[in-house]
Amino acid sequence: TLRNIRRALISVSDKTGLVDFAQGLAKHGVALISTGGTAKALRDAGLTVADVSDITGFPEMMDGRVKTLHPIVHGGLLGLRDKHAAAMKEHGIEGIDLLVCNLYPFEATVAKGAAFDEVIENIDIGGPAMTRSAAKNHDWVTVVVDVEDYAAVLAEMDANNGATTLTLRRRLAQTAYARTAAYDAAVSNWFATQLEDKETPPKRRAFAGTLRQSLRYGENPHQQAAFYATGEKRPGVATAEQLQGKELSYNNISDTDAAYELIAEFDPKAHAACAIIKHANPCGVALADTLADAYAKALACDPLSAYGGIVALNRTLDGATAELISKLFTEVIIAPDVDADARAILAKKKNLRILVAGSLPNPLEPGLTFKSVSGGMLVQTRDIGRTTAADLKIVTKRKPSDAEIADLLFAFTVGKYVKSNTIVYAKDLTTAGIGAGQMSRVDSARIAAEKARAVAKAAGWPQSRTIGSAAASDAFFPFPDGLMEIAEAGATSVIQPGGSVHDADVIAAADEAGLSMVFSGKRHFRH
Ligand code: 93A
Repeated sequence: TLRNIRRALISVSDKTGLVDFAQGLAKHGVALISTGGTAKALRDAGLTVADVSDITGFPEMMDGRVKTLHPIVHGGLLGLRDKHAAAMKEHGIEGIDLLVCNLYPFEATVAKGAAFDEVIENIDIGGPAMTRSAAKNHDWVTVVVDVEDYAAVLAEMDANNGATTLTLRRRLAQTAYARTAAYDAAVSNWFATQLEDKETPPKRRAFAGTLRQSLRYGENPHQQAAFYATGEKRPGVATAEQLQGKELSYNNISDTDAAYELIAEFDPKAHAACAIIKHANPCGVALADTLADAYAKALACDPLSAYGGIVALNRTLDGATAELISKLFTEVIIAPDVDADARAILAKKKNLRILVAGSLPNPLEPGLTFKSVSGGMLVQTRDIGRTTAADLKIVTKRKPSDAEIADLLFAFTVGKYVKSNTIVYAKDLTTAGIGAGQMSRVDSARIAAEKARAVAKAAGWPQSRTIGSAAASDAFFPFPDGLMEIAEAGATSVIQPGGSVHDADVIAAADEAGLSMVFSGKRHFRH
């Protein structure tokens, strides 16, 4: 799969590193072909280069709008050297083995505030066409769109006597399509700002995805919104089948996603799991032997907040569980499947949205998450960090019991899906109190405990379920105050990442309060 590079077409607007790269190619005896400005830059540096116009027999015309859009060029890039050899010969088309192309600086032209006509002139047509041709034919052709890849190409040519490997060509082809996709998205997004109707609905914008649903509105009724599928084959809200109910709203989709990702953490063979989500945070999560018990336990954590919530389940929804869920106003249910009994029971609830996801997403599968910021976008890998009993470091005099360890790991896993700062109290594999989204960890610890007391009082329980619970903190305690709040709430064991400069003080406070504490070594911020 090594392919020699004998002829290269170079057409670049950004001429950074151009001369060095071309000199490297010339050393390997590569014949160079270029468009006007690029050819001039190369000749000025003393390199021998042929003009595209000499090869095509057509001059560059229409102010450069038509330079390389010719069968001699595209045939040379697209032709399969074996299968299409006869056609190439018949039409006098010689193979082009390397395309080096970067596009008219469309984004920079927009950024500098250029007038409409100048921006339009900076939409590159021939460059993306060549880039896409060369990338399609990567089996034979090497395509470079990024100055940063020049070195890798020369390194391979040096190592392989002027040839590149399929591995590199595939990687470069992927990079090439990423560039042309981003380029067209930039053009479309700029166009959107030029329309009379400035509030371009999201469904007309360009994204890396296909429109799955135009939403009635966004997070609030005065916002416009749409739902896109990225093509990722991950079981969840974007790929699920909706059995019944009203159209999903923006907030439904966002909350359902959080709910389903959370319960997927719990192996359905080991436990039935149920999570009830409100405003992207769980208000109750429980594991049990049956789904109905898991739902009842999750609901008991905070029945007030569960009203209008999203219910996620890790096993097939059955009749008994459906019966319980149908007693409370619920917005959405998502489960891997829904059996016939459950379907019949819930069919009466016309508005209730039921989603069948087919299976659970793999919480350990890497993937990306995106978040928009003004003028940009943050991309990171999914939080696939998982803590097991073997990862725990016991740091206190008192060691946690096996039951405490099970609750600690459960609470810490739930905490991964709670907005930071997070404190989760759990007992008997059921959340006892969830503190979410506070600017101070101490407040999260206190609010969760207060809520648990209120729930106990309303239910007529003898005491709050945080008494004797395991508490999880998504990040370390910077000082002992957060830990003391937890001790106050009656928790007997604590899990936290550790790693604060004041760890020693926090451990001393835990010892003094008679708590057992473990370090996970892993943080789970979620914003
Ligand atoms: O105006 S174009 O869309 N028409 C073309 O046929 C064409 N071929 C290459 N722009 C075209 N290019 C672009 O010209 C390349 O993508 C590159 O950005 C630029 C290089 O021009 P020069 O070599 O004259 O500086």
